[in-house]
Amino acid sequence: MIPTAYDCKWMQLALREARRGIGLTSPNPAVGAAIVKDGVLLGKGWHQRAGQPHAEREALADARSQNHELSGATIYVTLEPCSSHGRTPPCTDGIMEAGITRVVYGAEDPNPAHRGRARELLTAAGVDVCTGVELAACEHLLRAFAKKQVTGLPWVLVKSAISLDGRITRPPGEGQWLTSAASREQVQALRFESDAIITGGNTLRIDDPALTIRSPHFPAKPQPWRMVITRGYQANLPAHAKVFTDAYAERTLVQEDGDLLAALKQLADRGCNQVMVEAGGVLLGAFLDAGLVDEVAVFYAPMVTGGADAGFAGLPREVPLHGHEYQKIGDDVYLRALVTRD
Ligand code: AOF
Ligand code: ZN
Repeated sequence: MIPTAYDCKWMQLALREARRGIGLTSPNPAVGAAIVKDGVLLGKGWHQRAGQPHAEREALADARSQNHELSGATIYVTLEPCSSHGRTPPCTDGIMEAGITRVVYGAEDPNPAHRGRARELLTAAGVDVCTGVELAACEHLLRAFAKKQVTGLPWVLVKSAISLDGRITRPPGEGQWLTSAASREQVQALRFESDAIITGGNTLRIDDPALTIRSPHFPAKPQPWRMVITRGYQANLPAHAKVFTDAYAERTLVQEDGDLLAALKQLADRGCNQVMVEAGGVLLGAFLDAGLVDEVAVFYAPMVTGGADAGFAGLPREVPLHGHEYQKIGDDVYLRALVTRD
């Protein structure tokens, strides 16, 4: 059947459910589902963690806990329902057993174990199947899982802060923060949605970053893996660095030969769907140059840092600014600010 405006509305609800699982479900995807009959929502659910019930089963359980009669209902799922046994039984079975007569899903499952099978199976059983509803949003949500299924490598997000004079770090001795507290909270959110944080030996020596999730605004989850990539020998890394000595030190890995692909494979093997690179210009450049980056998150810090190798050459130190005004012009971030005079 052709999707209707109602289908889009319910799929958007399923998407909102799915997003509750972002950062929590690896190596599985974040998936959401909603069950609807006669325009009434009977149940909803989301996949909470790998090994736990899929979104469809959560939604079925939610509807049953309210004693709803499910025969003749429609289920909306952001991802094609699974159709063979994994850690959990196939959702196509659960859907048919419940007497659901219409299945609307967004993205096809990129997992070869399931891909395209649900449509055949369900159609053969007389269930009406409608696909591709809110496709772009469903595929966007699935992007890291999909890349890993197809290539065996995790999705690579590069995070960087850049000053107005083109520096990505403060000059030595000026403290490590370029960006505002609000941007740093956003970095916490990016760490939360990532399964590993990659940094370089130099950043470790200079900044000694913890690379952990510390904000109280997120649900509990294991700290991300931390991967230190260095071209030197492990012996050259500071043994007292936080990533080697804090409570999560057993989740720190070292790739000694600078092999980016090997580092990503190691993380994929540990179940990472998405990794974030938080490093200096050399390592960031290497990732970009190798064509290994899938997404960038850049914070333009409204600051002129100065320093010998900054973009505005010859500026010895920071130029203080105030009265910032921002505007988005095309794809650019346009800023006006006043130079602070003593
Ligand atoms: C999920 N959550 O809501 C859906 C998934 O090992 P299993 O049994 O959990 O199966 C994982 C696979 O199931 C996963 O790779 C994906 O292809 C499919 N659908 N997975 O984790 C869900 N619907
Ligand atoms: Zn399933």
